Amino acid sequence: FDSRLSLQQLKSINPTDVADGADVLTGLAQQTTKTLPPKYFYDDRGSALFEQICALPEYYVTRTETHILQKAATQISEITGPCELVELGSGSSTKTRILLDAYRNLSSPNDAPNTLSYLPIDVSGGILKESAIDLLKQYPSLQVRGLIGTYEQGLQNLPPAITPHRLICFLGSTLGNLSPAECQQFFDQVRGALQPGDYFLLGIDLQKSAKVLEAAYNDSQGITAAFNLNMLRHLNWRFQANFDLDQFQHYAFYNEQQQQIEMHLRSLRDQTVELAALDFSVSLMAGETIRTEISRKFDLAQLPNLLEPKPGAKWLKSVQTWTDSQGWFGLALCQA
Ligand code: AVJ
Repeated sequence: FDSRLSLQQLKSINPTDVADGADVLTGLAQQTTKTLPPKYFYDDRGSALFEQICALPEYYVTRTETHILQKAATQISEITGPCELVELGSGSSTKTRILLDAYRNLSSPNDAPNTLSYLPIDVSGGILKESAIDLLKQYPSLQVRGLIGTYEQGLQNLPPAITPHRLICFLGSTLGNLSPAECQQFFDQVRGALQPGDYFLLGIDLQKSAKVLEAAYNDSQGITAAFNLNMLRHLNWRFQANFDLDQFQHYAFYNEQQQQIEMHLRSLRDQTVELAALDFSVSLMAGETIRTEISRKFDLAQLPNLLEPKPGAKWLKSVQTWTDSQGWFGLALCQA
C-alpha cells in the first residue's frame, strides 16, 4: 500500500519532553478542582478501551450517530460534491466508512471511479495506522495521508487538498470535551484551515435526561471506569509518574447546571504523586477528585451561537442538520 499511504508524526512522543506536559502541570496545579486534559485518555490501550465503550449497551452515542450518518451520508456527499475527507480524532475510522461509501458512489462526469482521499488525524499512532491499512484493503481507489498529533497540530499542518473542496469531520461529540472558551478557539482554527466553500461536519451529543446520561458514563461492565483510570497508567509511562491505580476511583455524574457530564478520579487516601519527568509532585487529600473530562451536552437550536465568530472573523454557516427520532444526537453540515 506504500504508494497510497503516508503517515506523518507531527510531534515526537518523547517521555522526557517536558514542554509536552505543560498542560498536565497547569491542570494539577489548579487551586480549586485539579484537572487533566482528556487527550491523555488516548494511548493505544485507551483507544482500544474507547472502542469497547462505543459498543456498550448504555453508551447510546456512537450507535445513534452511526444511524444518523447512514441516513444522511448520501445527502451530504451530494451537497458537497467530491471532497477530501479530513477527520479530527479519527480513532478506528468506523463511521468514516459510511461517508467514504457515499463519496465513492457519487457519479463522476466521465464515469471514472472517484478518487477518494482521506486525511485522518489522531494522537494514537497505533490505531491510526491499523485502521488506515484496513481502509486501503477495502477501498482500492483510496489515498490515505495520516497525521499523528492533536487536532490543533493537525489543523495547522494540513497539506494542500487534492480535491477542489475539503470536508473536515469532527464526529462523536468530541467537541463536548472543550469549554466554551476552548470551543471558540477551536472553531477559529477550523475556519483557518478551510478555504471559502469548504465544509465542516460536526457531530454533537444533545441534552437528555440525567438518568440516560449517567448510565452511559457508569456502565455496568466497568469499561468506562477502566478507561478513566487508564489515563493514570498513561501518565505513569509518559511522564515517569507513580500514580497507584488502586488508590483512585472512577466517578462520573451529570452537572445539570453546566449541562455536562463530568468524569473525575477520586483519591482514596491522602497521597502525594510524583511525575519525575516533569519534576513535579502533587498532593491529594482523601476524597479529593481530579477532573479528567467534561462532556458537554448541546442543543441544536444553539448551534448558530456556537459557530458565531469574533467580530471581523470568518464565518462558518450551518447548511443542514440531522437528528434521530429521540433527538438524542445531532449532526450538522457547515460551510465556510
Ligand atoms: C469521545 C469525548 C465524545 O464524552 O462521550 C466516553 C469520551 N468518555 N465515555 C464522550 C467518553 C467516557 C466521549 N468523547
